[in-house]
Amino acid sequence: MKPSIILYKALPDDLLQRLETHFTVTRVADLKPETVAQHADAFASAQGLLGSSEKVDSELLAKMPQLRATSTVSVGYDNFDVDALNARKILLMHTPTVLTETVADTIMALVLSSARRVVEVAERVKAGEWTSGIGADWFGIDVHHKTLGIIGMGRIGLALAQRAHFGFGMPILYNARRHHTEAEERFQARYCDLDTLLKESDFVCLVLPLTDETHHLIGKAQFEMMKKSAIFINAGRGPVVDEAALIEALKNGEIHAAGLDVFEQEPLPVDSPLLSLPNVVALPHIGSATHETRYNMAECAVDNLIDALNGKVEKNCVNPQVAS
Ligand code: 8YV
Repeated sequence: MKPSIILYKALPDDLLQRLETHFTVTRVADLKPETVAQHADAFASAQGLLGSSEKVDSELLAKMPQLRATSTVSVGYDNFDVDALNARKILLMHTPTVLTETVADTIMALVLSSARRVVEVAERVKAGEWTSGIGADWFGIDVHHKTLGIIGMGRIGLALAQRAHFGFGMPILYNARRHHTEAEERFQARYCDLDTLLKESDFVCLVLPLTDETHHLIGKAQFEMMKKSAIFINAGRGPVVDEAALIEALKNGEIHAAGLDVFEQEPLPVDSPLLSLPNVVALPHIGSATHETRYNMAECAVDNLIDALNGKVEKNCVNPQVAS
């Protein structure tokens, strides 16, 4: 008999078929308590769980006594209670490599659109304002050869450093838990403490996961350290930044502009002050959202679940130590 799993994300047809050759699949829209209650038997017998973004906590796990593996269609897993999974020896699989290059592209898009005011200026053209040429009020600031500060030198930080170094001739500063030889040797990235990075960078790019240590790492004091001309980019997780402090910094001219793909609350509330600031480019958490990469992430998550439920945890497993 095939093991049962719960699928809480839409998948391309071929990947759904692949999943169905290995498992009996129950598809649900989300993991809300009412959904779980409605499919109580399926949750009670499921050995696997596949989807993204929803909270997987001890309350949900209590409804899934047979669960052996979870697979998220994302690199980030801050929505999972990893301690609770570990206590039950449930594997957590994620998709760390397939989205790296695409997210780095998105970060460069945020850097360029914030500095050159691409969105704002394009809107002015559409509004018919380009009637008799443009003046200095349409100008942006240069990106090439400016100093890029990268907070978090993981896979995405490295792909960003590559683009900035070879494509834009940008000197790179970085802060991370440890020195990164590849970043230093290939892209001449210079390791520095966080304060130095904030003070010396023209672009401050945050590519950190959300953990207890990174929550509100960047707040009022950090924005005050940045150059008044600095552009702040966040493509990691929203709560790494104290968003109220960011809004104040943007309003008070502590920093020049921000390019944001992630927010403390998502979707971003329509009354967020960020939406009325002209010096903000706000994207709807689309770092990895290309057809190719989202397919590759979904495929990776499907294969990860098949592997995990067959005891294969050599790659893409957050907690291989719980494998029996
Ligand atoms: C996904 C992400 O957009 O992988 C991540 O951690 O933030 C994004 O790539 C998101 O998790 C939805 O799948």
